[in-house]
Amino acid sequence: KHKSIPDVATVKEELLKKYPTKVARKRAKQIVINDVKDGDVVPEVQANVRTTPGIITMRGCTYAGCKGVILGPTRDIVNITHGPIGCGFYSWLTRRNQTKAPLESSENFMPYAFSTDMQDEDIIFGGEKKLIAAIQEAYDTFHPKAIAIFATCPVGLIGDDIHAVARKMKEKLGINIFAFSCEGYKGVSQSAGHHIANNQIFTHVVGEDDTPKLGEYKINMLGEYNIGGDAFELERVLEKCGITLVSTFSGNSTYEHFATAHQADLNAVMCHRSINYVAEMMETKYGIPWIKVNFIGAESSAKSLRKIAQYFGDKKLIDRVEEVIAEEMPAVYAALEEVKPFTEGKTAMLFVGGSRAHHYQDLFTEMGMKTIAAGYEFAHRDDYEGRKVMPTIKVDADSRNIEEIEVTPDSTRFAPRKSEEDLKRLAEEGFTFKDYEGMMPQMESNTLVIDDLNQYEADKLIELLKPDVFCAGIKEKFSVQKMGVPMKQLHSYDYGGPYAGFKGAVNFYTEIKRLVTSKVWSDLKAPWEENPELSATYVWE
Ligand code: CFN
Ligand code: HCA
Repeated sequence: KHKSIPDVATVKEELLKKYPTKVARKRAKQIVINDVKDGDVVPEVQANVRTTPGIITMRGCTYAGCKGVILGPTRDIVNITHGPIGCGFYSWLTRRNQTKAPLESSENFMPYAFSTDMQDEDIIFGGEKKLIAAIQEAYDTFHPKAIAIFATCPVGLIGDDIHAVARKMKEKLGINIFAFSCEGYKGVSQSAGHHIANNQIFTHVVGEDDTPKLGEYKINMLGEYNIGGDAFELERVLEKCGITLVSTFSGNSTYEHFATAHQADLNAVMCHRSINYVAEMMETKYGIPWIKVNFIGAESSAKSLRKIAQYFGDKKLIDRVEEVIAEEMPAVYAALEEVKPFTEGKTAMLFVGGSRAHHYQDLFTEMGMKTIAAGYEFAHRDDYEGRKVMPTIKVDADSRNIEEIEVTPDSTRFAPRKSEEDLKRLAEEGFTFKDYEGMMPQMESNTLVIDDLNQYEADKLIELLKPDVFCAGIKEKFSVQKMGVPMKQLHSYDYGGPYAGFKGAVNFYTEIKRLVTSKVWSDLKAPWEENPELSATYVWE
């Protein structure tokens, strides 16, 4: 390959050049040249701030974060979107969150898109009556255990009281009905929606069911959404280890899983960004400690299993986990041996959500590929810089108002469910609770870390740095391919997956090898590139 690659400082300058001064000044704080000094001292990056209007952001909205992301993967709650039909329709399974209902159960509502389909007259005269009718209709048709209501932008603007409707219908029908004030315009991204969802699920569902959950080592998996079947692979691995999964928030989940989640001994947090609020609340209310895990990447999966086993400290579990790792790794090594001659030394760019742009770097590292630029759509500073900062959003009880606050990490809170002796052992073994590392400490120096990347900057980055593969979402996919660069969706996985766990790692290696060795995009020329014929006549009559 003959690439002439400019240095990162020049790239940053190029990205900022076209902006008006004020916008350039703001973007300069969000486009950072990574500099990893010893340990975890990294530069500061501005994140979780409003996108300048006019910029074509990759971000989504608060409603998407609440309804689509957190509640979307739960199969037996009827999720009703109160709003115009587009919001319900476009958040309907496009995320490829999968589920597996038992054959004898008809309680899988994920194939349905429930919406009040608001019309002009509902906006003018109010939509509460229509919402009541929708809840009644859903109840009469399906008799679900629970119904959730999600507000879209117009609901907040016209002031429909969805919480009052939920309370009234809960009393009338005798099932759990609760609402989310997750109007799309709230906050600056999907992130506020996660927080609103977490608060309401915690308030209205967690702890509702005390039917004992049996198992020696009971955990919840938080922040795993079963995209492309990821949760199925993790269920397989955990079961093999003898670890009981009480609930997953929220991949392949049910109402009962959330309602019994307070019985777990440990919360394993996969996507910290979207679910840390539930982890914190469960720790405060039920004394369940949380640890950070990552099942993206074979080595990371092994490390995460070992950490769970170490927490329980039981020799039987520790040995079993080692056996499972020993059984799973040969297939991983064999796949790596096959793909590495093709992938080694290649480069990747990752711009996704709030955790995958970091987690997927592990898979690329395993393949010998370097991530030269990465960033999140909506993560906060802690997700970039690690535990030195913990900015968060405060939401009131009904999640009607949100305000930005900064809090410092509270690392002194211990797990009350552990004995003094156990805690001493863990401390001696160097075990850490809540030790999420952040994207930047793990990336090399002189790589680019860019928050809230936009269309213009994505095009420029590709033009200047010519990566071998670009990873992002559906809005980016086709423009990237048109620039001749292979593109992999890290949200929906295109048509692939699972990519989590051991089998997932093998799938990912194979897919990336296929992409980086394919010339189809760089060979492809649009007709006008080969034969420009720009002629047009406009006749004004
Ligand atoms: S599945 Fe997760 S892993 S939940 Fe979050 S921050 Fe989104 S929907 Mo798209 S793929 Fe993405 Fe993460 Fe957590 Fe997914 S990187 S943007 S809101 N995300
Ligand atoms: C969302 C969901 C999304 C969008 C993906 C994409 C997902 O944020 O609303 O832009 O391709 O993973 O489905 O992140």
